[in-house]
Amino acid sequence: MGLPSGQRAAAHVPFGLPEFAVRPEVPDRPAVTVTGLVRRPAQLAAAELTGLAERVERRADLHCVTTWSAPDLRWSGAPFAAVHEALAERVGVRGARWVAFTGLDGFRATLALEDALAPDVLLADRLDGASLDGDSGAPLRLVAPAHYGYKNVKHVCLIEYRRDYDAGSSGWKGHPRGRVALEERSRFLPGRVWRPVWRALLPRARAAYETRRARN
Ligand SMILES: Nc1nc2c(c(=O)[nH]1)N[C@H]1C(S)=C(S)[C@@H](COP(=O)(O)O)O[C@H]1N2
Ligand SMILES: [Mo]
Repeated sequence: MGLPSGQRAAAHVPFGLPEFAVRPEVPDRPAVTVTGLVRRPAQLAAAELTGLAERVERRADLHCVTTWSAPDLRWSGAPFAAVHEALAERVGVRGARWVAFTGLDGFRATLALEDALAPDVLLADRLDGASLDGDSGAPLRLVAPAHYGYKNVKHVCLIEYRRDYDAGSSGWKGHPRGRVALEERSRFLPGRVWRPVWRALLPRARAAYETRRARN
């Protein structure tokens, strides 16, 4: 299978916005808070959350908006749709159209609830046969392969049901849906206009991320 428009294969290495270039401290017993448009906000152990659904394994590519793609990663975890179904009853979700995920490093992204409930979206706790770690997104990582990397939040500690879209960490540069197949890189200008911009910026973005990370 070829890569989506504008993407090129690259090695899978930790990446993100330079301001989130930290290896966050992952608690021994990580918890996830579920809040927002719910009647009874709850806090669950990460393992309890994934335990709400049957474990599955899915192979998927990771597509960063800056045009690199890491092909064929093997994730294991709980389908978000099944977790949501179990949670919706327990916390009483009402009127939500969007769902925001926040990581231990403060990084945040919002997905349309409809997109988050797609069958290929996971709350993963394993990658390529190993538990996630401080590099790969422990304790839990949202895997939404049809959406750009900035929707695939690592180190998930907060799930917030919302009525409205919230741009989160990608800010104005992001797109509410961020669908790779439609090249929704940004809400402004078509995706193909962004390709050369991101390609030009990528080496510096990588360097900035790695330098900051080595320091943190
Ligand atoms: N918590 C958190 N999640 C994040 C990010 C981040 O900086 N912090 N960066 C996002 C971006 S832009 C991309 S491309 C992927 C990179 O995943 P990787 O570190 O496994 O390469 O993580 C996404 N999820
Ligand atoms: Mo990214």
